[in-house]
Amino acid sequence: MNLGELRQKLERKEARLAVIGLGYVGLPVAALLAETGFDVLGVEIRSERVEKINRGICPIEGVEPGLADLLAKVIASHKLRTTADYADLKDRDVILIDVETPVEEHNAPRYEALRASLTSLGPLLKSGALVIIESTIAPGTMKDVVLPLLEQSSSKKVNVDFYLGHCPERVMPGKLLKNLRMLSRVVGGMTAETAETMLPLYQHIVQADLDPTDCITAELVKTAENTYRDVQIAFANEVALICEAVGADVWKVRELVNKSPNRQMHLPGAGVGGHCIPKDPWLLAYGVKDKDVPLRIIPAARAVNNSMPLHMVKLLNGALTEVGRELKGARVAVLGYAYLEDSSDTRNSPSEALIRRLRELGVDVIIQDPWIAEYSGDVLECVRGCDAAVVMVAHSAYRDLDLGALKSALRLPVLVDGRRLFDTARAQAAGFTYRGVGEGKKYK
Ligand code: SAJ
Repeated sequence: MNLGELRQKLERKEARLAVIGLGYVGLPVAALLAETGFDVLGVEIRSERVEKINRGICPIEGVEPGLADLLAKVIASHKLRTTADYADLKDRDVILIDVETPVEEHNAPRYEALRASLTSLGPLLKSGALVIIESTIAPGTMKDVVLPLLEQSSSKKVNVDFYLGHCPERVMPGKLLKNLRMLSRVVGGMTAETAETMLPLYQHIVQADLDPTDCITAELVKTAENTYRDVQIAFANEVALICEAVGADVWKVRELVNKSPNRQMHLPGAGVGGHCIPKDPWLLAYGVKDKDVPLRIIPAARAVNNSMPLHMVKLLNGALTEVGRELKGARVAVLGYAYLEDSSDTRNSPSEALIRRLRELGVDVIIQDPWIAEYSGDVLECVRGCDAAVVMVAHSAYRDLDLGALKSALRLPVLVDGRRLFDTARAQAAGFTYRGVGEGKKYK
């Protein structure tokens, strides 16, 4: 089958699709495509996940509006079925790959899942099939890793016997379906004709721009857009540290900076977590690892953001000292273990770094998080008898806390606020020794 024939089958929804990797990206993608009428095969190595999905039960945690109902519908209509057996891929015209692409401790990408999926797919790849990598990958990965591996495992030639593209996703926990439908997508093809052929597939589910381009551009856009965010947050954090040093309040500074045209200073805070922002800058950097490109801003931004949980230790130590309490041996309540407000997602949570450091310093740590079952005890009960409370996540439940009740529950009235949920004057009026990230002493 040539690209022209494939394009027609995509326009008519006659192409037989597959999605490899049914995680928080692959599963909603598979369900949305099945809902439009495509026959979709989901391939997932975790057999318990396969079994759960084939029963129409959504395995994705957290609140994902519409996803559970959509999945039940497309399973009931048999438009989507899932398997752990790669052999079922042999009759698939288009295969999307949505497997994890984490970075390891030396900040190099770990492509085991990607390599394994390509190695398993190769021998089964139907002639004329289109393979689209949706996972986030370092610039150059399509040319240097995906293409050679798929040619070698399939004994087929790209752009002759099969076609290759990269279409990164822009999903966010809590808005998986909405983002897949409403956010524009970069549609990278190994050839311009391949990119054009990919458009009718995505046109069935995306109500925003589809921007055809080449694979390296698609790789760069995705990694650069998240690196942009990391650098912006790092800048805000560095201004916060400056404000603390000179006795100003970064919240006021940020508000007034953003009144200047074309300024969008991000929110300083207790750190940067999640599955994208801490990882994607390293994928971008990896794309130029063997080239003479001196990267200074990207690693520096990562270092600033990674330092913020440790900065919270400094603020805590200062506040405890002020009330005559040593850090060592203190009991401290850490409020918030998720990486993001009103989320149960804990991946790369800044709280993990804080808790590890506090325990190294001999602090007895109590963790509370209303979104995480094991830490969802009553806040006031959790902080009872503690020498301080440290807010790490801007959960709505914390915003509504009664400061009087919080102070009564604590053994010492020490409140360290990593997300500036509380008004300084109000906290001090309630009798707290209060430290807000980015707020200088003279300002208090
Ligand atoms: N954070 C700050 N200051 C900010 C914004 C975020 O400290 O101004 C912290 C958050 O507390 C969190 C981390 O950074 O720990 C990441 O927050 P995030 O709002 O970027 O949320 P994510 O990790 O879910 O990022 C996703 C990304 N989406 C994709 O990769 C498809 C990112 O590109 C989006 O910009 C982001 O959602 C978003 O805008 O919500």
